[in-house]
Amino acid sequence: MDPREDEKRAAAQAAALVVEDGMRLGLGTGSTVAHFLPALARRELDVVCVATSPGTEQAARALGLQVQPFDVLDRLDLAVDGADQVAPDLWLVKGGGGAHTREKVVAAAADRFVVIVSSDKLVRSLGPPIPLDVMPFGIAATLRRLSALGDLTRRDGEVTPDGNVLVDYVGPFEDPAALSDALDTTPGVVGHGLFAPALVSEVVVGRADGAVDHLTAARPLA
Ligand code: DER
Repeated sequence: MDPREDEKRAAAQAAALVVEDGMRLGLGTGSTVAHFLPALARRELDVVCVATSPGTEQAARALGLQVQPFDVLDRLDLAVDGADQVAPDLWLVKGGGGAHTREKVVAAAADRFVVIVSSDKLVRSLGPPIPLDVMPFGIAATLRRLSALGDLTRRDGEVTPDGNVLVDYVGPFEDPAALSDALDTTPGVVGHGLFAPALVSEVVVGRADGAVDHLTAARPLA
């Protein structure tokens, strides 16, 4: 068994213990969230969930969790999601699974955003690829503009649930805030996988023995 799965499960189980009866809960996407869903379902709490992808929605419903479309609720108590990279200052890269735009909407709507990861997700500094969602309308012009920032690769045949095209920014970058600003201000880019520390309440890092470490802005990686 891959020890990273044990680490993911430990982080997911710790996050499931944070959930309280009556909460409105945002469910992320990915293999770490796949451990969170059964741990949450086992608690048999009365919670209302919104899902960041059709895959998560389907898995949550199959476990008996109540999932609503995210169009009426205007805030969430808690969102729980994985990440592809976590920097010491809690900048994240997300979107390996292509759900980063919905994941950011959900994280931003939550009073508390808890990120669950295995230890291999901790990095000294963020690097490419940075997933992007690009509108099909005008895509050639948008990609031309983006290519002035750095190299891009388009994910063949992959489209987001919102009908956007998945592209990875694979150029080098030093400053995630500067790249995030540049992407935010590029017309046609609907979303990107850089998540600023201001969105992140806590990162729970699982250990293979079932213990976890909690990283926050006040208590970052040593
Ligand atoms: O695609 C995503 O944003 C996922 O949440 C990703 O960041 C974590 O995926 P994992 O739990 O499968 O590693």
